[in-house]
Amino acid sequence: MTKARFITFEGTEGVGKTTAIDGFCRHLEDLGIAYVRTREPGGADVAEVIRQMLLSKDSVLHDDTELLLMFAARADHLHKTILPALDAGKWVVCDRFIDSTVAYQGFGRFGGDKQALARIELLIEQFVPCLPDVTLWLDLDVATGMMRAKSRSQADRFESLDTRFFDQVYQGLAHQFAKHPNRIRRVDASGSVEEVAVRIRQAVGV
Ligand code: T5A
Repeated sequence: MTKARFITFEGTEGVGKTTAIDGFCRHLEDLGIAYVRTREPGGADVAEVIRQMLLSKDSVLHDDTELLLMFAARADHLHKTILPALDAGKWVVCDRFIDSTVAYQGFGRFGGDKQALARIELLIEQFVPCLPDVTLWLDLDVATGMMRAKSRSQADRFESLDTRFFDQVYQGLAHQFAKHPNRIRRVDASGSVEEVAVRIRQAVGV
């Protein structure tokens, strides 16, 4: 239990990541495991400013600008939060990471275009020095997730997009799961909060 572990949560809108992470972090506390909880975009001072730009409905962004802002925020987050925590022997529990970029930008914005995906892969290779040990893909049908998200808060710049965009995002996550079967674990996100929490603990093995 001593090896620092980097765990990321992924999914389409409203699948219940925040809720699942709340439960998972309580479980880590019960086990006496030191962790840092964080999120993307965001998780460090400059990255949080970039998050505001990315999520604000007032922002008009070219798809390339959006992609590069995601990576600018990620660099700030990695160097100020993730890497120092892992170096200090803490676990890092992160709401969204690189697979969201492949899904939202690569598939949602660029429609799964091979060249666009290759560019994103290159950015990951060049600017992401540590990959997650485990990624939990909370798998839920897009419509149910969007209903859950709507019940909770006002739509941001992404949540205002149409179902077709989120169907593409879902395809992107399925693509990543097929490509990285050792890192990514698919978790059925239907059912009660407690049922999902149990599946997550089993998937991580804690
Ligand atoms: N993005 C991010 C990119 O485009 N590229 C990138 O590279 C990255 C990193 C971030 C946005 O940025 C985009 C993706 C996102 O659009 P965000 O505000 O962090 O935006 O939003 P999300 O990550 O989508 O998270 P949400 O907060 O919208 O949803 P969650 O966290 O998945 O869901 P949660 O836990 O808030 O639950 C939603 C509702 O469902 C209920 C909850 O109580 C809540 O009301 N719920 C359940 N109901 C029934 N059964 C269950 N099992 C439930 N679990 C939760």
